[in-house]
Amino acid sequence: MPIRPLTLAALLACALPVFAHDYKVGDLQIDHPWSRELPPNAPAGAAYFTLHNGAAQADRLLGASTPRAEHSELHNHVHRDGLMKMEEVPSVEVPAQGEVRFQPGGLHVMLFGLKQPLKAGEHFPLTLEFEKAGKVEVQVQVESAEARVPTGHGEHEGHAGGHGHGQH
Ligand SMILES: [Cu+2]
Repeated sequence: MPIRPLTLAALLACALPVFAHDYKVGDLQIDHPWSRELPPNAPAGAAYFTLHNGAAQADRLLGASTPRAEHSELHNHVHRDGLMKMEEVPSVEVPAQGEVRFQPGGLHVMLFGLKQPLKAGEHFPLTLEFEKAGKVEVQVQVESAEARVPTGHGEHEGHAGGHGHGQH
């Protein structure tokens, strides 16, 4: 029996490496999901990526979840009273023909109650849920603390008290 095109496509899909650099769901592209290596006792981590929306209509990221953490929230850093603090946001708009960057010091997916330490070189699954495009599972690559230079102040410093980087 000849191999049908669909079967062949399925075989090829399975042959791809587990970690791919970017992902697609509907008109959305999710570029390079990554997280920073943390000490073994770190209570919470964060995941970052860039969302591109090729559609003529905006979409919204509604939430994220991973089996790696007790629960996940969408967070942003806000400046208030001269301090930088983290705040939960209910959803994040991805503009039509636009992009949104999740990065240190800005938007991130907060991962509370890590079940295993985040070690450089490994990856873990993260499911993102969009209002229009639906759900997609991506693999988050854990990178060493030196791998990336933060693009501003606001290294992720844990959650308790939301301490900021005030000027003294
Ligand atoms: Cu946070």
